[in-house]
Amino acid sequence: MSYLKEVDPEIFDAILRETERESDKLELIASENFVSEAVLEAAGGVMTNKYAEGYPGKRYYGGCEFVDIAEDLARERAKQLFGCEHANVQPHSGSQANMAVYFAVLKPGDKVMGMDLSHGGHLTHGHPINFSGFLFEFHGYQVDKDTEVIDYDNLIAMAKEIQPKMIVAGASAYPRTLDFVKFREAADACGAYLMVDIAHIAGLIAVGLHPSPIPYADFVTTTTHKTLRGPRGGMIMCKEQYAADLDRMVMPGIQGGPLMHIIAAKAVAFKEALKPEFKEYQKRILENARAMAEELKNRGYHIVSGGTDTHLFLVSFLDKDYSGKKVEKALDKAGITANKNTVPFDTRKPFVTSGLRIGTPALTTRGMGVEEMKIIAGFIDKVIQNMKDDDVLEQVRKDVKALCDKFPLYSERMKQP
Ligand code: DSN
Repeated sequence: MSYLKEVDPEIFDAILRETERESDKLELIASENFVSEAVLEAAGGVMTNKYAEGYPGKRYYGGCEFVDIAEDLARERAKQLFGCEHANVQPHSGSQANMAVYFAVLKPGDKVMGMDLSHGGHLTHGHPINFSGFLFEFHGYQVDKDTEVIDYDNLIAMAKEIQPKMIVAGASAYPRTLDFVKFREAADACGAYLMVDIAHIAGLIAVGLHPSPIPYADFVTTTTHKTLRGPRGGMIMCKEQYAADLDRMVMPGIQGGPLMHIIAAKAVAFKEALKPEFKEYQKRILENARAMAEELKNRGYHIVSGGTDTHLFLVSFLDKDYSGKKVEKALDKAGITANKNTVPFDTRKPFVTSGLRIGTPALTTRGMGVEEMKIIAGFIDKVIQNMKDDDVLEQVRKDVKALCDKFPLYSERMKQP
């Protein structure tokens, strides 16, 4: 880092301050995590220099013999990790992974079913302001008003009525186990493709702590940076019968040169995920999410669907006079980073919301456990009860910093030039 300090002190300073922010605050954003130093090293390496359009052994450029090793390893490790027939590790993001699948098998105007964003879905699952919503006729399915979990009978009935060409399963704010058998039943009821977006729960699936969609889905997409704890990026898995069409749609269909440094870093992350320790890590993520949700519930908060089976949960403020936006802001002042989120049947706007989404992958990576989760639930409660009192928020910020100091994130080497 000292060379960067010399040649570009402004960027050096921004990176240093971001490192300190990550270290000194409690990261509760469910889609974030902290990669290992090995992943960081690969992501920051010379493979960023290489153009490698095409696939290993069949590239449009010379000099690809070493990046081919990285991509072959990433693909093979992904197949081993998830037990899939084919993996494409080139999507730059989850959005592009989803786009490649849609474009591979759908035509503009085709009907698709996806989960409503306000019920836990994702922008790329058909939101009107996203390409998916512009190009395809999406129909949103929702959770049941009383149970706040997906009503599979209703899903199957909708599939029969709408006759979509594809059903999209997967979510960015849904705390419960997804029933892929039921999703397959819905797809079979109307002859639709089933695509499952496992971006949030990929790490849990990799170690068997959430059922795998691989036997049921035609396509499985994911990001690599959430519970999977790899570099920021995307990936698609599918049955061999779709492999050639899918690969052509990723490149040249929607992308050019792959990010070979990121693909190398994905390979490193997959190797880490294949180790037994990764399963222990995922178990702790679940224990932590349950413990924090339970503690907040005991303190009188409504947890959507009553709890969680995954790495995340949602706190609902539907019946409160404060919004998710207000809570997010107050928590930030106290050194706690989480995001406001719509909850099912939300009455507030998406930039205001009536909920808070909380996830435990990042804090679990730091080594925090159930005891710390209970303490943090106490901090959150204190902040919410004292949102207008800056002295209380400042006291919590100090307590947060003291807790963070007990669980150092990266080595001092990373902070000091
Ligand atoms: N932005 C991600 C999340 O926070 O869940 C999804 O893409």
